[in-house]
Amino acid sequence: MPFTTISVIGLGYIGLPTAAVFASRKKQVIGVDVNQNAVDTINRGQIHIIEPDLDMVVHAAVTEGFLRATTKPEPADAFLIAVPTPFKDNHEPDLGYIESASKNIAPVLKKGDLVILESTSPVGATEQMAAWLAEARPDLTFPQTHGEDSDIRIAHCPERVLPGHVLRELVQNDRVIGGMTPKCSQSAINLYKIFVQGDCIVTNARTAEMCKLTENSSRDVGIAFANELSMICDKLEINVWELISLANRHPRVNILQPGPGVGGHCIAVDPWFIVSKTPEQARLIRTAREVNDSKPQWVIDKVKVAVADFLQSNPDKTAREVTIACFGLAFKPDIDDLRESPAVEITVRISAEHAGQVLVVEPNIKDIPQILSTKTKLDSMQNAINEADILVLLVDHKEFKGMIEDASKIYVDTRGILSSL
Ligand code: SAJ
Repeated sequence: MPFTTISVIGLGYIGLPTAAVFASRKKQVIGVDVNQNAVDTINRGQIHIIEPDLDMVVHAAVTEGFLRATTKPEPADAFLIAVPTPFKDNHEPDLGYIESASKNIAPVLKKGDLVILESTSPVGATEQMAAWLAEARPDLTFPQTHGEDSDIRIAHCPERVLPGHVLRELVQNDRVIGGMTPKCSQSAINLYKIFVQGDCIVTNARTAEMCKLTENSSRDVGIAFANELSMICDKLEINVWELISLANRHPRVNILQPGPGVGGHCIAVDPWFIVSKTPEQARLIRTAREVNDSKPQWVIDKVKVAVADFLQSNPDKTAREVTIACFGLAFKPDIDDLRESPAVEITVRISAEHAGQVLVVEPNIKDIPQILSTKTKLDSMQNAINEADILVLLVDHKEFKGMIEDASKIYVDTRGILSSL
């Protein structure tokens, strides 16, 4: 069945680009979000998030009349749910947004509709979503009870795009399609083929859920290995970046890069969805999370040692007279996204605990986040280099890469910027 109208529930980092790309293929797209401000912004042809080129695509989609946002779901032929799936305090997944999205779209569902869960989800979430929909609409049939004959088709198709490259990856990446039945999968393929140029590979919903969690856990474990190596090498007085580049010359070794910790809203979260379902089996995955989460504290301890070393070699000075400069706040290089950034966490702690001045350099933002605004200020790179006694390198932004080491200063280089020369 052709999809004339497509509704995307949740207009965030995944939902909005997805809605805009469907609209760019001349489909009628209804975007739904609980955030009135986001809805109003989009309806003006603007965007409330940062992603390269997305502003142009959304502007074109809205002005040409293919994309419209609203806070209240309306009937459509396909619904894509792209709402957040955070975890609770105990690292248990919080499906509250999926539950309320399901309950909101249920009244407008009709026979023949397709519902796709795109949010990164713990295993079983798609079945749970189907149960919420069935409960709200006893007049319709669903795949969990009526198999291939169901009125509503349901699938899990996890998003896998890299922030900063979303528009390209949405179109080019392969798509894992986990239908609750083969017909559900086929219907989802027909939908994605409207814009996806990559392969659409069919599996079941549970495997699709686990696939997304596995991809991000695999990266988390890889980064944890690099971070653990960095702490081992520090003890053994070995340059970890040189070590990794040497080891990576082996044809079957490919070690990732250490850093100040793992940020963003995906890799630091998703592995917990595996751990919470299978705590006894997921030992390595849990430990990787713990290793990566411990890295910011390790960096803060290194900065404290640097201050003590500086004071020892400058006995005429007090801590109040020591200037620290933190380079980078974003959660990874060359973006302005500060969410869940270990660099922010470290800078906040340093500025709270250090008696002297703390300068912050972040070329990708204009305003310092409120959490830092009382004790620090954004500074130019050159001024911070000149003023600082201790330089803490937290993000390998391209602007920082040519930084030349000054023997009179102390560096805490969490990204190997000085080693890359
Ligand atoms: N990091 C390191 N060392 C590395 C690589 C990354 O410390 O060698 C750190 C980064 O600095 C950052 C964090 O890890 O703080 C995560 O960055 P990332 O580039 O690995 O991933 P994200 O969070 O931007 O996007 C990931 C991607 N997943 C994988 O690459 C397996 C993306 O494809 C997913 O769609 C996205 O998560 C998501 O939405 O789940």
